[in-house]
Amino acid sequence: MKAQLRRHRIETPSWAYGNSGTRFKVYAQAGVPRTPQEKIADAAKVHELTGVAPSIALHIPWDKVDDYPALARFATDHGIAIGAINPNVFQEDDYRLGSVCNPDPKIRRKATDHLLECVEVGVRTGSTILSLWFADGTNYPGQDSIRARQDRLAEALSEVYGQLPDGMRMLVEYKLFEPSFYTMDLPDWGTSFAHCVNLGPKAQVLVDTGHHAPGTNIEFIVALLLRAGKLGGFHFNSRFYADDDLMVGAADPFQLFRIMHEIVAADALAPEADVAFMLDQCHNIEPKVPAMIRSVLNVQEATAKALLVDREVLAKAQAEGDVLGANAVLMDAYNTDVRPLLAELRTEDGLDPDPIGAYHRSGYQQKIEAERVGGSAMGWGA
Ligand code: RM4
Ligand code: MN
Ligand code: MN
Repeated sequence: MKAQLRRHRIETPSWAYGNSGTRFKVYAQAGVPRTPQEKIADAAKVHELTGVAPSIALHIPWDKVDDYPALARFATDHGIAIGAINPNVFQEDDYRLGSVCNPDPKIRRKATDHLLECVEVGVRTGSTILSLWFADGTNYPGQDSIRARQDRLAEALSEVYGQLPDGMRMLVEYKLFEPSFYTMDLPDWGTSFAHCVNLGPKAQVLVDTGHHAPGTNIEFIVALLLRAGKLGGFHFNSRFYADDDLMVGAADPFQLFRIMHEIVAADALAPEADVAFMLDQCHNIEPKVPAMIRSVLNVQEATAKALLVDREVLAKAQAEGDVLGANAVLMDAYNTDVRPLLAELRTEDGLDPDPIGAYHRSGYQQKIEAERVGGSAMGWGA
């Protein structure tokens, strides 16, 4: 079990280290990164203290630099790697009616070119994942043809798919609503799945836990995609209402456990299974680096509990139709306090058993607050 926990990998997102907020207010925090390099330094700190977060996802152009190989070397020098590359085709006036689904072919061309540029960024940073999310959709019935928009989406995805180098895969994220309110062009796992099946083996579905209708059984989707070999990865976060992007495991740690139980049951935890465990969060009011450490620990705790499920006893209870017995096996694992075990694991690996306490004692927060003055803090749109 400890060996499996040691090999578990959780990726943190560059954008979570920058300032963020709601459409009402972005609160500035002291010590926030001003450059992609400073975001990488923060992600490296999270990895140094947790031991399980060795990569950082980039968002282009928020993390645009002139020299990507140098950025990748900077990350390596700090003990981490560049993870998924996330294109941004949602923050320009041109995209008012969509990006790759826009009725205007010139705008579709521009959006697709940006996706291709991000493939290139992936090549130059050593990334193996192109992670796609589209804000495309419509607000009013009749605004555009639902079917024509699917055709345009398929065309753009297939052009980009054709340019993926060996070893790079394309993850296609879906979202129920927002920013479009009548239709999203990729609203659910089924739509992403259908496109990925048509594209081929290098295209897989990305499940963002915040992107479903309330009450959706996400672990069912996970089990189904795993069975089809189409679960590319996650964007973990917590939601109470919509796409809240709160710390994963904060709102519903039991749901996170149920998801990780499906992962473990399908033997998909190890890096070779190619399920990317990524976080997609915004820390609007809480300090960012410790919030990220908390999030990584929450995933790790849910995983440890999932690994504790006695699979033999569970299989026996299931085969015998022992409903209560089978449920009790899961609940026993979930109700186990795994924190002492994880503390022991860290101590054995030369880490502080308490990563959040270690962060506060490290002086890193004081250091970044003192050093990162002048320049402009990065955040949404920067
Ligand atoms: C979207 C989606 C994407 C993320 C953007 C910032 O709602 O979750 O994954 O990159 O937000
Ligand atoms: Mn996401
Ligand atoms: Mn989201």
